[in-house]
Amino acid sequence: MEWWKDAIIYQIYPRSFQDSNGDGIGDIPGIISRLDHLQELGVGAIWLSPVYPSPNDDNGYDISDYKNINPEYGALEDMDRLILEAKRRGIRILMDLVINHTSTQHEWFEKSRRRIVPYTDYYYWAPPRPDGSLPNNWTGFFGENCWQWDDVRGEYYLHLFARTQADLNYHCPQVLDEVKDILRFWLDRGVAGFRCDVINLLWKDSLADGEKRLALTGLEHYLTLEGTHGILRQLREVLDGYRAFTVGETVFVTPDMARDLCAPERRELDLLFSFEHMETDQYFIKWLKRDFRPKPFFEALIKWQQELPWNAIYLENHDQPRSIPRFGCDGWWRESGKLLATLLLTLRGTPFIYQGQEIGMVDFDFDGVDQLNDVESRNVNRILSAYHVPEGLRWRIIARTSRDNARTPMQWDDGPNAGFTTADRAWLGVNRSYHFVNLADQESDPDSIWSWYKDLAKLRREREALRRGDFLWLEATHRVFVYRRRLGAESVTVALNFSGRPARVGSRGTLLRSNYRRDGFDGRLQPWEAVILEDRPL
Ligand code: TEU
Ligand code: CA
Repeated sequence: MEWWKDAIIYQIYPRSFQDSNGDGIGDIPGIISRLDHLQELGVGAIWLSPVYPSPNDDNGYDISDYKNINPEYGALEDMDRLILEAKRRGIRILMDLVINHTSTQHEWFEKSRRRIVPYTDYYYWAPPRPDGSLPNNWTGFFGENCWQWDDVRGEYYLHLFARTQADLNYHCPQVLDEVKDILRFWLDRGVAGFRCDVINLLWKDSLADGEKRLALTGLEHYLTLEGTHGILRQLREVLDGYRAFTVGETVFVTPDMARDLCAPERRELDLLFSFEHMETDQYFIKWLKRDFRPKPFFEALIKWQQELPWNAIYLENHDQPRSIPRFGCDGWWRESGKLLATLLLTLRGTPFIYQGQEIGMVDFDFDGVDQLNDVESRNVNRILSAYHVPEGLRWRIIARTSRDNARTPMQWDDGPNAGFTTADRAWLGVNRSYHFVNLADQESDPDSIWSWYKDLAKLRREREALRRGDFLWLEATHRVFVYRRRLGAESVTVALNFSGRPARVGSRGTLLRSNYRRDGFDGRLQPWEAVILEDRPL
């Protein structure tokens, strides 16, 4: 049985979850001490963002040793204990597999830049062009160009992400052998699978110039190519031996690509994260946000519900601003937080809850760029400064899109530093909202966002239609979203009002849940109201 079709998966960003030793940095013993929280929420698996040794230029997405644990987070024994303690609570562990690139501090890179066999071609190295310019015209994900000169080697290396994240070269067969070895290493320790970072970019077909684009020139040379499909099938052979699960982070993926990546008979990925619904509030590139409009958002969700048999459902992760200020409304914090929870837990697919989402955490309250840690935000700041964009405007752009918004420490209680650390300062600023947004308060409040998440998780367990049922949309207007989930005789309708004004919908039924106190349902929704109805048989 595919356990992951019935499970809720919870993402932990280890640096910000729970500090256990007072150094201001979250760690694995800290995670272990909070497993009961996750069990109470009803999660079936944890996706652990990277915990490997790393210089942390991109907080662990720049790995310097794939077979160890960052000493800041603990040791291998702590990881073993986490796997065991989670298992005792019926929770599986998924590791983050970051194999598009390594840190430039990885031993492979050190050897590759010195041309030591067999590491010589582990990365994409290239000389300057005859006119002295960069090897090609590609541009990278974090706003910089993607070639960096290396004095030791006397060549440039390719990096689609930060300068210290060098892309691995899968044309060199040893690289895939290394990756297979890494998979076995963790699977042998008992992890249940992997979340695969930017997995559809692995294979670069050539280093030829790309067609000029506003962002990511060169994309056609590495986006979801046949070579990547081949790599995934080879990795699957290892994974199958352990019945392991994989969810791919697949950027710019289209439904056609997604079907190829996830079709069970092709033996590549089990599941993937698509991005379309997360991009409906942006112009051209992710750093230019416009106001959120519900309709295109609903349409993107409907499209993917219809195009794929099964989706990864998410509204937040460590790369995205928080969902309440983004898709909901701060002024209706509790109502819109519950409404978004309802959407997340009633669409067809596997829901992913990002740490803090279950208590309605909101975006950071930083005052300026000097409080930022995110390598992407710091790059954008540098680039905008070079174009003389005034500081005020720069900050407005960055504050709205910075990945640090979702990376501030988890707000456990209203004690110092929100109960995250006993240190004077956490590694990243704790959001002052913790005085009124924290788990401890919400635990004792049956009406809290936390209680709502728990309740919906329970409802999902009870109603198979909410898990396995098909999806049928009934209404999707500029503010109202209504859809039905049906399995055999069991049929449930969800109606959501994405606005601060009352709304009407056509559906009726027996009221199962509402984020307002009410007895029955006559088709009228309060501001940001979410209702779940049991459809009456005709
Ligand atoms: O993110 C991939 C990615 O494409 C990001 O650029 C994403 O679009 C962006 O962060 C949104 O602002 C993955 C990881 O999730 C991210 O944390 C890493 O920084 C990145 O890969 C490189 O490993
Ligand atoms: Ca610590």
